[in-house]
Amino acid sequence: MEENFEKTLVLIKPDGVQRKLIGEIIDRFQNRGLQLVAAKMLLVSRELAETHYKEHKGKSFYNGLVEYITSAPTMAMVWAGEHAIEAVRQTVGKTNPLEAAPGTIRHDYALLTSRNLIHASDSHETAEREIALWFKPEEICEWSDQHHKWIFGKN
Ligand code: 3AN
Repeated sequence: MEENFEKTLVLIKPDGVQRKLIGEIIDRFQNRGLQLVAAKMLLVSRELAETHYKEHKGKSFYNGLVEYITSAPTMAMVWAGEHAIEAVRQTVGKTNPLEAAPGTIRHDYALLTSRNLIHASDSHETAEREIALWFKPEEICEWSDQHHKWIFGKN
C-alpha cells in the first residue's frame, strides 16, 4: 500500500440526512476517486456525541452542537485513498459555509456553520482516534478497488 494511503472519518450530520443529501455527498467523494470502506446510519448517543466533540466542551456552541448531532440519524462513513484526509476536507470546504469555496459541499448546500452538513477528520491523529470511536475494526471493509491504478497511478 502507498505510504500516503489514509483513512478518514466522514459524518453526514442530521441536516444532510434529513435533506436527502446522502447520495449527492457520497457521489462527490466517489467521483473524486476516494474509496468507501465503511458506512452505517445511527442515532448518535449523547455519550458518543460528547466524546466526539470533547475538544469543543465549554465553547458557546457546544451544547447546541451536541443537541444537533443527537437530534436525528447521522450517516457515518470511512473513506480511503492517498491523501484522503486532506482531499476530503477540501471537498467538504471551510467550516463556515459562507467562507467555503464554490464547488465544495458546504458552499453548494449550506449557509450556516451551525448546519454545515458534514464532519471530516482534520489530521492523522484525529482520523485514527475518530475511526476507532465510531467503528469496530470488523466494520471496516478492506476491498481491492479496481480503479486504483487509474486514480493513483504514478508515471
Ligand atoms: P470542522 O467541522 O470544519 O472541522 P470544527 O471542528 O471547528 O469545524 O467545529 C466542529 C463543528 O462545530 C462544526 N462542524 C460546526 O457544526 C460546529 N461549530 C463550530 N464553530 C461553530 C460556531 N461558531 N457556531 C456554531 N457551530 C459551530
